[in-house]
Amino acid sequence: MQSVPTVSCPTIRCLICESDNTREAVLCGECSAPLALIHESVAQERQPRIVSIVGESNVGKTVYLGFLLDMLARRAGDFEAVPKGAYSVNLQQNVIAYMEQRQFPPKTPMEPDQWYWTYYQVCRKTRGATWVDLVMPDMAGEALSTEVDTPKTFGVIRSLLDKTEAAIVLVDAALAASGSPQPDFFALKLMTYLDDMFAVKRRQRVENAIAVVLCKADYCPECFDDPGGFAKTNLNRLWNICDNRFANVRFFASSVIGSLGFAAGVDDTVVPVPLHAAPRGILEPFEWILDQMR
Ligand SMILES: Nc1nc2c(ncn2[C@@H]2O[C@H](COP(=O)(O)OP(=O)(O)OP(=O)(O)O)[C@@H](O)[C@H]2O)c(=O)[nH]1
Ligand SMILES: [Mg+2]
Ligand SMILES: [Zn+2]
Repeated sequence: MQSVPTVSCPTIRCLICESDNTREAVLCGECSAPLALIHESVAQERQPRIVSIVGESNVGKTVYLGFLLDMLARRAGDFEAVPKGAYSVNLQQNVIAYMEQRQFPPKTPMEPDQWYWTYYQVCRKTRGATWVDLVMPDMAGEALSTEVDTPKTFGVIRSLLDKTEAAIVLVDAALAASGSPQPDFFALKLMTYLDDMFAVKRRQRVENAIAVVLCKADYCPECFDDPGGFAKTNLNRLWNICDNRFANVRFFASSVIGSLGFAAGVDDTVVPVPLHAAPRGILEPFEWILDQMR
């Protein structure tokens, strides 16, 4: 009888949650991360490093990440960036396509299998700089708040943050400037969660780099002059926890909008219309994060 050739390793291990999957699977059966991430990292022979973009729903994560990746792909600043796998381009393509039609992209769905994942190789053009492989997913803010409020409900977020080396924390500066305590409370909860995940020893401050980005700063341009001062005044709870528990934090301000119009939506809602894009302060937090990850 003819012997059947045996395959040495019939399964592959998910990069995010480390559960085993069949080689044919496209998404991880446990956490829904694309298994293409593994194929990419095997091909590069370099361990990818994870940077997470976090913040509550409607803060501007999808818009920020879409613009950031598009600027990197267009060699803004002194960066070279190569997207790995066509799936890595979908997020920026989606965001830019909506903005061209003077619309903001829709809300990210709660289901992790609907999220955009991106795998980028990034390098500074300066001499001697090395390439870094970055995995940056665009998660839904509502899923993140559920996980923060009730840990372990979204395994993918927990696994992801567990492997996260540096985080870009987005906070709604426009809402904070209008006097709402909501962004400050959400950020405080989020930082407490990150403190639990990242802290090596309770008494020591967290070393992971955290860039706090004050989004929608077009509504409150004073943010650009002194983001730290703005946070200390308008997001005081966040500022305090950063000061107490995180050793490597920097505040930034960002906006993607040059001018904004308003239109009437369904049910008498007011819909913001991005009349033209003028990204400001998008690359700076990323540049700083990359410097901290050497
Ligand atoms: N004025 C202004 N508005 C912005 C800016 N960025 C985002 N927005 C507004 O914020 C809304 C939400 O942006 P998203 O990027 O979809 O927010 P998100 O954090 O991905 O939200 P979830 O997908 O629900 O987690 C947009 O529809 C815009 O109305 C900005 O730079 N300036
Ligand atoms: Mg989103
Ligand atoms: Zn997984």
